[in-house]
Amino acid sequence: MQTEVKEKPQYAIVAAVQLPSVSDVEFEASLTELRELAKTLGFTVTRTFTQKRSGFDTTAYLGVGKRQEIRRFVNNELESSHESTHSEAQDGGASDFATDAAIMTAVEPIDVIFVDHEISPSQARNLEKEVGCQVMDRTMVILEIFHRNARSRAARAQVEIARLGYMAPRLREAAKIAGPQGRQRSGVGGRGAGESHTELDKRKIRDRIAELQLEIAAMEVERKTQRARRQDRQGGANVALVGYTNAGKSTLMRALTGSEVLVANKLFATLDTTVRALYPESVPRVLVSDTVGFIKNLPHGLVASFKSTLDEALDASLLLHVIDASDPGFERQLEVTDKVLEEIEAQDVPRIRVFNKIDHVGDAVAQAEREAALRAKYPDCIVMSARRPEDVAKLRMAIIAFFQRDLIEAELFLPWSAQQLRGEVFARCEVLGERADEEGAFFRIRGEPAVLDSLREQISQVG
Ligand SMILES: Nc1nc2c(ncn2[C@@H]2O[C@H](COP(=O)(O)OP(=O)(O)OP(=O)(O)O)[C@@H](O)[C@H]2O)c(=O)[nH]1
Ligand SMILES: [Mg+2]
Repeated sequence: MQTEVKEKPQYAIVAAVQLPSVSDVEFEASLTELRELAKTLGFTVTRTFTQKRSGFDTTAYLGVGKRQEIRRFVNNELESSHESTHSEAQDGGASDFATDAAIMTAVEPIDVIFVDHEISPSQARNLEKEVGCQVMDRTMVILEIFHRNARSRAARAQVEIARLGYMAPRLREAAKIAGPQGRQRSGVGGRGAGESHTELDKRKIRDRIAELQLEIAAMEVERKTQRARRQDRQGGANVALVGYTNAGKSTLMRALTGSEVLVANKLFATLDTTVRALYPESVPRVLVSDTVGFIKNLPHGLVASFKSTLDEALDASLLLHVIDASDPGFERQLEVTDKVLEEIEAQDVPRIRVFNKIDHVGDAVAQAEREAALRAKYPDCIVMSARRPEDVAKLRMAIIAFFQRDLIEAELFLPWSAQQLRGEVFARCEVLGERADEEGAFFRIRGEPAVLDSLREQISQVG
């Protein structure tokens, strides 16, 4: 679905400050994730620079020494000790922290330095000036990925709002660096530099945001109507797949509904909510929605923007919280998702934890151990692989069982004069048995109480 644009390879480095409150494991997990994000944007990360500090440097995030080291690396200012082409193994790892080892210079021209925090506009500008290449902070990286992946009108508008919000305070800084031509870099407007233009741009941004918000509000009304219509038709059997990005939500969506949603080994492949019925169909008919993934430090603007998308999750009567059990950082990812669900006030929606990708956890012994540990800690969880049809079948049964808890068994009488409703009965309930006499048909059915009421109502009107 997604067209890959073949561009010339782009190289980048990653840099981060480790604060005293952050453990080594957590720090490394975060860096690995940032490298993944960089890869998603098409960059090859050739080196990681890290530094322990009690706080961020107010001028330029990293300390002076580290900045110089990076500058020398980026600008090839030192003789490389060997002819060595230093590049990281794809998966990164602890050895990436070779910051104090013999300094080598970049073999490939470095286009971007990624920093693992959100930094201020002036910190970014100063760092950029000193190091000599573009700086992208964590927030900007995530916004950029969302921007590239947004497909629908709603998602595009939501991402644009978040980007504009991020951009506005940075315009002045951009104007300071760039002078007349460099303005494009800010991505907004392109006329000359200078305070007044900045003010003008800022006002334009505000107007544009207001316009987009109106657009979204209109779409929201439409979406609410659709949702209400769905609920009417169908009762409340809605389940939403939620969880950290790349956990396998869309893969499960495909497996459960037979639909062709986008699956990709990329972060934030999905930005829109898709809704499909469980297939083969069940009683009650269950609608499954796939939602946007979460990530640590999701930019605030994005949480707000995607709240309407995530409302789908709020409306669901059941959440499937999908977790990538093969990711070393899965526990932290699980906490992040719990936190975001709390932020959107979905913490009280019933939830099943689905530990996915168990096939990807080492060998059979390691898989069994991981599964046992998970079951001990989360007694009601499901441990599975989306790649095993028998596991998907079990998940499907768990979903159906949840929605059947409230079903009742009853007898429904359908007079011969109301036979046109026969199809309706079969579509909306499970028919367990049928007998007939001269008056009509008697169905032994299982269904939702509300559905039963509405069927009886319809029958009394027709019959
Ligand atoms: N080994 C293995 N890989 C899986 C499994 N489930 C999903 N994947 C892979 O994980 C990657 C991400 O899957 P997606 O379904 O796109 O993940 P997602 O949660 O929808 O991700 P976002 O849309 O980015 O939030 C893809 O490469 C899938 O093929 C699984 O059970 N086992
Ligand atoms: Mg997805």
